[in-house]
Amino acid sequence: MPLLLVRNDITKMECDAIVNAANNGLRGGGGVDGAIHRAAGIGLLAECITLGKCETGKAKVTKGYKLPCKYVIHAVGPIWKDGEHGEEELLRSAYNESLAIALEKECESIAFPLISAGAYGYPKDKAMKVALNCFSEFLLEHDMLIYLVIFDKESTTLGEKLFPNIAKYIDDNYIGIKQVMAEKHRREEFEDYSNLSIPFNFGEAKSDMEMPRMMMPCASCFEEAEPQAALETDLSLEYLVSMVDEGFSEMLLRKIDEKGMTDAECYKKANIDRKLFSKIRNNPGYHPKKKTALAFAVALELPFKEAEEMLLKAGYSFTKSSKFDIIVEYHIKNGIYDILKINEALFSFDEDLLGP
Ligand code: AR6
Repeated sequence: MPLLLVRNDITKMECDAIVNAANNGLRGGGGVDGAIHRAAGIGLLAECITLGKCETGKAKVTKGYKLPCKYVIHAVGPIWKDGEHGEEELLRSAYNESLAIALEKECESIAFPLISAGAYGYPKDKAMKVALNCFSEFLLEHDMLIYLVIFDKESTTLGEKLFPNIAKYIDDNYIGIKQVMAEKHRREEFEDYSNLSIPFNFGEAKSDMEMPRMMMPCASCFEEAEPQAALETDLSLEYLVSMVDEGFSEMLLRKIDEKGMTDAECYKKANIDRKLFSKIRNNPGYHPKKKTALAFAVALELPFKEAEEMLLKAGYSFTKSSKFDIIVEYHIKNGIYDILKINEALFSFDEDLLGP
């Protein structure tokens, strides 16, 4: 898992190095700089003083003191004027210089804030793009776990700015839970559900016999114009029962073979570590989380119908009352199978990420 977006206070990140969005004087300040100095204690300032100044676009390193990291890399980003004053180049340089120091110090993990995106006024959506570009380029050549740490709720408006097409797709497809329930009640007034076959959501755990337990009708059964027709084709009870024969992990392994992939290619592409993959591989009755099942569907580049099937094996279904589902659906239907891209979008809309 080379690149993770997380919502956190960077001073809490347990990794080899954290990056500070510093100023030229390296004497502490407000924002993330202030938070890092407060948490690290006076030793950090004392060492900073020995380093002298730091130019914009450059970085210098100190120890972590009371922080749960070995190093703090102090990077100085540009002050945003209008984007015409070399801001992007300087911001890239601040990220790249920090990564070069991390390599030199043999760091295996590093956490970055959105440099320049606070007091220095760099628009957050643009700042995030620069950061992610630098990380992707770096990770093509090097192995390191990089966290981009987004503070509090600053990212919640990012989604619409960064991904207007996805925002529109959500608007067009999202059915809030109230709407789902209202529709359910409306249907119940007119239809006798006891005669209607419906798709099921399965419970979290499986019974001893590895049989999925039937739960509530899933939301998607209320959103389809023709729920019965859908069932009579491929989601009938008979079909579901026949599918019980092949569990999630069996389907996963079959698909990996069919795609001509190695196990490692698949789990790496799914942003899943080897340990979890072995667990799934060795346990035919393994019940993955929804985001894990979908991560594999994406890694295998399954068309939407097959992704639905794989999800069903894990005991879930796509629903229109979940933005998470709609965002993943959008990507699959548009042939976008890059898990980092999908996670970037999920993160920007404040949703959970695909993976373990
Ligand atoms: N953890 C993670 N991110 C944070 C935290 C935190 N604890 N606190 C703030 N951020 P800024 P800059 C985010 O202003 O724009 C200082 O005074 C914040 O929401 O800290 O590079 C320095 O001394 C924003 O997205 O840094 C300089 O004078 C990002 O970190 C000047 O500000 C950067 O915001 C540097 O300005």
